[in-house]
Amino acid sequence: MSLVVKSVSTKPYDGQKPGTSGLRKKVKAFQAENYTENFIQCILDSSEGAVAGSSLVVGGDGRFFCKKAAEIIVRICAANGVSKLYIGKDAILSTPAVSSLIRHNKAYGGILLTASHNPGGPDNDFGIKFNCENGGPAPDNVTNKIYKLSTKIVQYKIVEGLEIDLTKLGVNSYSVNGMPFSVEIIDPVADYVCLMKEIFDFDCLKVFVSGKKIGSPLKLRIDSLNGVTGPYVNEIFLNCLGATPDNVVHTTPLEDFGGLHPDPNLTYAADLVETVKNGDYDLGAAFDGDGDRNMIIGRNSFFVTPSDSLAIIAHYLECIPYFKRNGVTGFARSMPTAAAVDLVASKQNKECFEVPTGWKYFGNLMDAGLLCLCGEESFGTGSNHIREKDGIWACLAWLSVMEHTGKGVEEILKQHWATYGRNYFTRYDYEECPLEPCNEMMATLEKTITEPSFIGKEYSSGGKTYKTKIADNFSYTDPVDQSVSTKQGLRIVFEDGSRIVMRLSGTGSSGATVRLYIDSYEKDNVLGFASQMLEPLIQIALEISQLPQFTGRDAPTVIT
Ligand code: VG1
Ligand code: CO
Repeated sequence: MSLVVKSVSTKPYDGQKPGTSGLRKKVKAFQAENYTENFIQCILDSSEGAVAGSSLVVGGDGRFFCKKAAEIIVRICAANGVSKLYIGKDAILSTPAVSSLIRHNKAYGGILLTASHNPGGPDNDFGIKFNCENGGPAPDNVTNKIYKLSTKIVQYKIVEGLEIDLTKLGVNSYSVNGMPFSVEIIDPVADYVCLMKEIFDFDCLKVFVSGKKIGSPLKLRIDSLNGVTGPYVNEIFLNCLGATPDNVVHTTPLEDFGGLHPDPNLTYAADLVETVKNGDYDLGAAFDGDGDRNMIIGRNSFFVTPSDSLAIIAHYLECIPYFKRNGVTGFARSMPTAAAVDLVASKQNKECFEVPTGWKYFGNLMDAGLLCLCGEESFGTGSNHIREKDGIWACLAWLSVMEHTGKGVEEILKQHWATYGRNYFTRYDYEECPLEPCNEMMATLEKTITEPSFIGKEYSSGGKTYKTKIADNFSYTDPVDQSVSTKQGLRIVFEDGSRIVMRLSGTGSSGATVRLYIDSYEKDNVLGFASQMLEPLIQIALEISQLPQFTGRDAPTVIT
């Protein structure tokens, strides 16, 4: 029997505007009548017909509403002439895995069901993100198009009776209006694990992890925070690398992440930090809900800032077989990320790009062969093996560096600082502040810092004086397609290179989250505490921005 397509009339919803990384709202919003259907139809319509006859990859981080959304996507794709969907079993696929699957299957793109590091469950967040055929997040021109369509949508197409069993591996074939349509339910981990085996030397890492090299097994604490990485971690670390089950925790993806906030930082991965501090571990790592972020800590919870992590991987990149084989072109970081990697780039005579916040800005550079390794201060690290940041990849990269150097995390860091100097970095997040005062604060600050008289001004705090050198609202011209992205964050650069950056988050689901980033470079004084070293600049930032007055907050929610 051929299934039939039905057109359903609908009305636009306000605010279906993808942010830094997809559309993120409360689950309740996505559950509203036609809300999810509208947005999926707009994603498909943004292709202007190109999606017909092609394939898409669909999967998510296992949070509440993922399965429901996957079913809706199946019915709407069937009705819009998509010929094939690859869906992870139980609608599970990590963000890096989706990126890899799009590329390997030469799919038109992918639909990712995740709100990443935001909490999950019926009362928390859900998200939908569209990735393009290069495997990367849709660029601004595509997301703007999707948003525009969402403001005008009057109907969507759906095959109402189409049932799909997400729990069974295999191909399901249908006929829709006489045209073939198939859904393949795939093993979520197989393709990704193959890719990791091509990139890293698993034989060598196995000897290292299982202790055949150093006499005793490496002591790991890998924490999946009940997010999507659990099945990937089990396969890679336990089955492939021979780690024992006590080296991994929270590896069952849960719809509400077991109440955890699946954000791998010092605040939300506190259990990991405490355990590693009090235990006998060589390496601790945590990943976010959808598996693209990573936090790395060493023995005694020695914390590696993501900016340093990027620089260290850059320094040792060629100990990884994939890069030995393919060579290394340039590096890149997001603007608020401290410039540690720039120093490695300049030593190696490589180019280093500075892009706005959000992984979508790295894609063009990678596609053009200009970029091999990049990262963001927000616990994102990755390479041109896919077009998303990749948490497990970063952990395997660190294991490779540890194996290569024979050193522990702290020693690797200290040696790096001795060679290059240290980029102290901290980030203050003020989560869920009232929106209006924050907009006002940003507008006021922009006005202040873009007055010509602002340049050359001196600010003093804690016995230190800083003189302003550059101040602007960061704007980026893509070197590949010349597209321009404006208003990407307010930054003040001082004469000694220290920086204050402030921007509003584009991933929250309610209110405004203010991010304040501070960094400062020291050539010799490399063993200080970041909180102390950066205290004067923090005070200056709070003074110039008047943040406490505008937000009513006297302390941040999260300090990194
Ligand atoms: C945050 C981070 C940004 C990251 C983005 C998506 O965005 O700052 O660096 O790319 O999250 O990461 P914002 O706009 O809230 O600052 V994920 O793992 O949430 O997809
Ligand atoms: Co994420």
